[in-house]
Amino acid sequence: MTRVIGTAGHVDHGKSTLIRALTGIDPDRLKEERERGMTIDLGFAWLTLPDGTDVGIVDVPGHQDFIRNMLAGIGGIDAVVLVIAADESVMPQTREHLAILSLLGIDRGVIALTKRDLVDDEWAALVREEVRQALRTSALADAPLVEVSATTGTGLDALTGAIAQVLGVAPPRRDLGRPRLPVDRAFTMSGFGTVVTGTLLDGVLGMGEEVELVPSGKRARVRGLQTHRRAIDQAHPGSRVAVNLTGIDKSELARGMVVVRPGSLAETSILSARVDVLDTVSAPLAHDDLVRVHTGTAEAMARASVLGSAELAGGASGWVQLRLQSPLAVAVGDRLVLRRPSPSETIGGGVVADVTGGRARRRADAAADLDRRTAPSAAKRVLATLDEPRTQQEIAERAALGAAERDSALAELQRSGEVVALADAFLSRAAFETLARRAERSLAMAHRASPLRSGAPREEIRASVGLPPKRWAAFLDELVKAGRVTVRATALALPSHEVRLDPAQEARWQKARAALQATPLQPPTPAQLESDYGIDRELLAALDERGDVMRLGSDAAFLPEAIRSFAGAVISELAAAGTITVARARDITGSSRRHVLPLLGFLDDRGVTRRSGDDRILVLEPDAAIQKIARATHREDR
Ligand SMILES: Nc1nc2c(ncn2[C@@H]2O[C@H](COP(=O)(O)OP(=O)(O)O)[C@@H](O)[C@H]2O)c(=O)[nH]1
Ligand SMILES: [Mg+2]
Repeated sequence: MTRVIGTAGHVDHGKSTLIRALTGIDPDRLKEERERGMTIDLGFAWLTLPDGTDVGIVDVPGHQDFIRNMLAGIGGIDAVVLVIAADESVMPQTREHLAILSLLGIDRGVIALTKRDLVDDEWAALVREEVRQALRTSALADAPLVEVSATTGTGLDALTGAIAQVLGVAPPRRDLGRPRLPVDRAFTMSGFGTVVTGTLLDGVLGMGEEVELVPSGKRARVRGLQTHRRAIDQAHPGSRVAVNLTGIDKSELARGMVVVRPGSLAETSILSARVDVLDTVSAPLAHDDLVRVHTGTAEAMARASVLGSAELAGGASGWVQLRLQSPLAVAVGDRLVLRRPSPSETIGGGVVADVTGGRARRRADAAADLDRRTAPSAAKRVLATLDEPRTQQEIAERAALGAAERDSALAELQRSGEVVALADAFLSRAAFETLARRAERSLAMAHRASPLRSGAPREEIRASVGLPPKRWAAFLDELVKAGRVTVRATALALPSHEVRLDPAQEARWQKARAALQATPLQPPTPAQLESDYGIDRELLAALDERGDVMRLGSDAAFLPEAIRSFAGAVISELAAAGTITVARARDITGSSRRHVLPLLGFLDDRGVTRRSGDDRILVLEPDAAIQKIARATHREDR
């Protein structure tokens, strides 16, 4: 098991000295730090607890000028060692660090009352009281408090024990299968090349993997992995990692970038977060304020839009959209801290709820939407993302859930019918209904516009719904299963839709019908039907659809009973003679060559007859042949 802890506390309270006493490693690695005796940037050390747990340590600067470095280091830790010097007690950065820990959701830790050798028991008791008072409303209110002296060594074992105790009950780090390493240091090492370090999150990173740097999109490959100077093949989430990268130059790397699997995390320039404003702020967070956003190891300047209200006063919380001046690589659920550049102060912070950059038309709408999307239960969060079809991956990202949580929420929602699966995606029942109604409306409109058509082209309805082909196919299946849409050859229709002729059309048809009946096997051509009776192509198609006529090819239309009588004559002749020629078929039916050809073709197509040289022969038994033609000329069976 590997864990990471970090220090926090006011400058000069003995953080770095304590880490050196615990680990033998001097976290102040810079020459300037050693000369000034003050931590400026992050320092790193590690120790092994008696139970074998490997603990990486991030030592942060306490001076207020370097708070941004503190913020870059503190984000990924499991627990904090809050250092308070017994001689000075609680100081400004003790409080500011405490507030930052709370904004970052770091709620586990140990209080180290250092420099115990400098004070007497009475003084120590007073300071303990003050410390408890300062922590009273924080998550560390009940954290173990250990009195130590790095100089004499007293209390160091007790401190180690308290750290072990706190880490022992810390939850395991999540593994979403999508490793990301927010870079806190990038440097070159002679003989190795480029190295970045950080606390690995959300997944396992392996030797040889191709990685991407976000922002920038530059690619590189993992040539070496170390944790606490030991070479490893795989780094696990929640461990301190040094990654040796090939294919990239140090000049292309910087603190704040994130190492990810290519394509697994996008940079963003607009994000929304639920922000708690500290009650110590000198002024409210107002609309359009310029703020510095700290998240992971990164920072960026941004303009803040307070959603849903004009401003957030001290102690208030609300939705804030941040328009970043340089992109950041963040995920939903990440913590962030907002600071004011001048006067320099921590404003507040909270949890990222959206990184898609969508701008809301109304700020109040955006706030309501974000409220929904961050609703507490996993199922509610999943459901809130499904206002349009989304893949499993998109759901996990937007709802900030791991694969297991997402899958069980999805299964629950599908069981209760609140979610519908569409091919590779899922959709809320409500959103599905919206699309279904849109499809029905489009069909109704198409039927009204073309009452003579049996249905509307699929593509036209698909376009109105706006689904890509695979999801559309699944969507249509659902509608057909539910009996809301019927498929008619290549067209789609509402089940209630019937081809209907208006009275004038009906009257024209009755005249044409009389003409067709007069000479059933030498009927007028479609062209004549149009010129003499006003039966245009569309009306003829409708009549065909209704079963009143049958078009054979594009140039012939017969009454169904004419086709049946033709077939009857031909089939009995074949039953008697075995074969029939075109001329014979014409003669026995009193038709003409021009009309006989499509009629014989129809029998061939239905598998009743077959050509044999110039003649035709019967394929089926005569009775079966008659029945087949009877079926083929009745509308319901076609
Ligand atoms: N007497 C005494 N001095 C200490 C102790 N711990 C740290 N110091 C001194 O306090 C000063 C600040 O320590 P440092 O570790 O740099 O503080 P940091 O800014 O919190 O990292 C240094 O001069 C240390 O030698 C301690 O337990 N006892
Ligand atoms: Mg220090």
